[in-house]
Amino acid sequence: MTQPLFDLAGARVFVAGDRGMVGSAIVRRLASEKCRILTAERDLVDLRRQAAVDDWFSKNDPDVLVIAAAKVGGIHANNTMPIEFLYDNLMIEANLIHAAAAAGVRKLLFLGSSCIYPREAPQPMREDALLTGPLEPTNEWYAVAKIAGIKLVEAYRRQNGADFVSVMPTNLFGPRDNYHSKHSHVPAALIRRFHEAMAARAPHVVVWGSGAPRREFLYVDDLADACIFVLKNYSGDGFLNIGTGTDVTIAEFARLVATATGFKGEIVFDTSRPDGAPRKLLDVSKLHALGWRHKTELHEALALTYRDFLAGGGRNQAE
Ligand code: GFB
Repeated sequence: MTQPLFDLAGARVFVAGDRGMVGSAIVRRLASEKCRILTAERDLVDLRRQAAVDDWFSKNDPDVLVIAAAKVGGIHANNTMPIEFLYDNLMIEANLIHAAAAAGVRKLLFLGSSCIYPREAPQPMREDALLTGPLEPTNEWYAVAKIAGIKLVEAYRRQNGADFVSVMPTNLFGPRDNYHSKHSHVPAALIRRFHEAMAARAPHVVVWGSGAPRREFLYVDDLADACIFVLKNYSGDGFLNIGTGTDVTIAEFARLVATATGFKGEIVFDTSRPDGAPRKLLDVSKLHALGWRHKTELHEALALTYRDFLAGGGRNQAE
């Protein structure tokens, strides 16, 4: 095996956001590395406060920082909580990146999102499509915050020569997803809705929007694996997309969820709900060229996630 660019062995790795779906997947994946995993108790360290973050860094002295902490949510949450999506995310990322630089962190990985790209970006979306056109309005607050995070990482690289990198994951789902009835993303929303329809023997399930938008979905454990791969093997100036390179329509996705949950009734589309971006497919050729590919196909990932849901592994399953 070739030597990685960055050796995680013996490193003190701070995973910010370890209680979320992404952060917990990264912690699971790091368990097979010979590193020490550090986390910050959510109730004790408010990542929106620079002083609290600085204090945590001075006490814990991490070598590596993975920024998986963020205010996240689906299309409805994004559309209705612009303050949290902009303010919380700006503060969390700025405080963490700034503290990491001041504390001499040797490697930093910042996680963005595919919604940073212009609404009408050519598909599949290459990394160089950033800032080439207007954003999708339903999530521009989140996108602006994430773009600021990417730029701050770039700024520390350029001005200080820091080994800080960013990745842009596509739409994610998996264990510990948020099943909140209003705030969830489409995978968790539909898993819960189809499951409840089965339990109630309902004749149909309502899916938001027209069913026509196309989305690319990645299993969160594959995302975590990609993040560790990037930490160890990438130190370039540009950020990297992380996805599968294939997408489905929301109608097709709903049918896959119906299959995973065993629902055999009708699927009805509520076109009074927003569709959001017409398509969000990432160009993953840079990551493929480096040697990483996803392992879990969509139907398999849905079956695994549904199993986690049935076992009560999801967050806010009753809210
Ligand atoms: O997952 P989602 O909320 O996020 O919605 P986005 C994806 C698509 O699924 C949209 C449709 O076309 C929705 O209209 N959809 C159908 C549903 N039924 C449902 C449902 O019950 N709940 C939800 N939530 N959607 C988000 C951004 O955009 O993507 C975030 O708002 C983030 O900022 C995330 O970037 C990855 O893909 O539209």
